[in-house]
Order: sequence, then C-alpha cells, then structure tokens
Amino acid sequence: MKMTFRWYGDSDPVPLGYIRQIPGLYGIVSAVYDVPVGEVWPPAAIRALKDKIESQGLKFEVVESVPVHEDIKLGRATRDALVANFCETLGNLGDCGLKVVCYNFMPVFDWTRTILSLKLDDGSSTLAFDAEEVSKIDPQRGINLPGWDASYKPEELKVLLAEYREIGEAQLWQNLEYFLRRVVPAAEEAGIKLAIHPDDPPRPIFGLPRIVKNAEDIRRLLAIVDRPANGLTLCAGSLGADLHNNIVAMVREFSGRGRVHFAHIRNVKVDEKGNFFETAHKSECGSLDIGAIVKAYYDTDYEGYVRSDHGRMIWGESGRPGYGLYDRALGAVYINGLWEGISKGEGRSTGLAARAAH
Ligand code: DNO
Repeated sequence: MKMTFRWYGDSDPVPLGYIRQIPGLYGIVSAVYDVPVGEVWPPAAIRALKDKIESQGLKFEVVESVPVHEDIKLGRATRDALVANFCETLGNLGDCGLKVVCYNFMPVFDWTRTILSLKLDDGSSTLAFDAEEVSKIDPQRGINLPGWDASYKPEELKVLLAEYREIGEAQLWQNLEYFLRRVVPAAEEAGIKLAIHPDDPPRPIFGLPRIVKNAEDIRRLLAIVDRPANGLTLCAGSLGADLHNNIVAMVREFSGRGRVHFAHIRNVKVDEKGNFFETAHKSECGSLDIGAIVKAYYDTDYEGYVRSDHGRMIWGESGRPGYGLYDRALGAVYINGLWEGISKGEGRSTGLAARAAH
C-alpha cells in the first residue's frame, strides 16, 4: 500500500511543505488544473508539476482526475476528437512516469452535498447530504447547492439535464463502453492504469442517470474490457453512502481480482433514508468499519495507492471543503497505523511503501 495525499496545486491553501511532514507518506495525487476540459495536457505542464512535487521528496504517480468531457458521456458527434485527446493525455502522462489515472463518468456534476459545514458536537464541521432537501429541488428551476460547478448557465444546465434524461442509464452505459474500448488500449500502451471513481452519492440525482453505484455495476464495468488497465478507484465513502453496499466485500472481490488501483478511504455516518455526513476516519465515528476495510486490502495483498479522503475542518482550519490538512493527515496516519498493526500481528514486515527518510 502506498499512502498518498491530494494536493490541488499552487492554489491549494495547504502547502506541499506541510504535507511532506505527514509520516509515512509516499506521494502526491494531483492534476493539471489550467487546461480546459477536453484538451490535451501538455507534457511540459505535467513535468513542471512532477518536478515541483519531487522537489519535496514526494512521488507523483497518480492523477486525480483527467476530466471526461460531457460530449463523451452524452455520446455527441464531437466525442471522437475528445476521446483522441484523452488518449493523447494518457500518453503524455505515461511518458512522464505517471502510473494511475482516476476519472469519473458522472453526468454533469461530481460529488453532491447539501451542506459544506455541518457543525458536529465536538465543534468540528463537515460535509453532509440531506436526501429530502435534494428530492425537493426542481432542477428545471435551477440548482443551487454548495460546491456545485457554477460554470454552467441555468439555460445550459437545462439542456444538459434534458439530454441526459433522454439517454437514461442504458445509453450512458453504451457511451461508457464506447469510451473504454478506446481509452483502455491507449492506457495500456502508456503504462497507465485507469481507475474510475464511483458515483457520489451512489444513486441517481435530479433525474440524471448514474451507473457506478454498487458491486453489480462495477462487475459490469470491469467486464466491458476485462484487462487490469480497466480498473477502479474504490471510494469507501462514496459507495458507503448506500447502506446496501458492503465495502469490505467489495474490497475483497475487486482488490482480490487486482482491479483496484486507487483506494479512497473515508468514513460516513449514514441512515436508512440515505442522509449522511462525513466523519473522522476512525471506525467508531461512522457507519464503516475502516479497520475491516484496511484488513481486506491487506489480505488481498494490495500494493496500489491509497489516500485518506475528505476530512472534517478541525482546529480552526478553514479551506477547501473536505480537503484541509489536519483531519486528512490524522486519517492517513490512522490508516498507516492499522496497516502496521495488522502486518505486525501477522509477523510480517509492513509492506508500506514510505520514503526512506521516514
Ligand atoms: C471528491 C473526489 C472526487 C473525485 C472525482 C474523480 O472529493 O473524490 O471529486 O476526485 O470524482 O474523477
């Protein structure tokens, strides 16, 4: 297991110099942020980012994310040129030594929350999702939720929502298949493993189809191109927001098959109605047994990348929702501790790929 930490580049309020002080850290997960969606990432930009990260003694082997243009997800006529650009980006990333590329196939929006700073009893604040509040929103009248991409004008959003409603899940699957059949060979050639991120939360919202929600969807996805390069970002917190998803079983199955290339580990407190809020990583704080999840990775000889996912805002920190330094650092150290405990309990060396300095 290689412990990493997400960093949003120079605009990130958390400096790389602080991140490197987290013990047991292998590398940084980041992206080239100033290239418009659908365009090719230039090798020089990738190399500059890599140099910056490596100058701090950290590796840069995982990209989160190369965004997938909506025209690809919608299967519009323009998709071929965009898929070709995606493949070229993969080639450039491979040339620069990147190993894993995370992406998602969620229509229009990435993760959805209704509150970005829910106050918890201990004075910390966190991201939360209220299912009823979301169900009351009429997307035709505009969607105004915190953290949502404001780059769409209301009229554009209406058109997109209508298009997705028309294509539904069946066509979205076909569009994903079209994409995978082209990008997986390009990834193999580049020496890159693709790692799709599941839907967050794992259910349809606003009538938008969502197709990476549970083990059945993931089996179907992996079977489209049954090669290691067609893999997963197994996000415990996203999938765990549906109590029917058994995350430990998913890790055993998909990591056991060598198809998890990136593990996002975070805890959530979920109720039967689908409401949830994000908690500290420790098992008893949320609905997920993080100890059992880490053990499942250990038992399946997981050698891929992991990162502590969203943290709460603690100790007066303010910053990018979910991506402060302190709580994520606690999460990283906790996960490393679990791994060390499990491996020492079994009389093995830790297998943690930390840098020699630690
Ligand atoms: C949320 C993240 C996601 C993830 C993308 C991957 O904090 O896990 O935004 O980066 O879905 O494409």
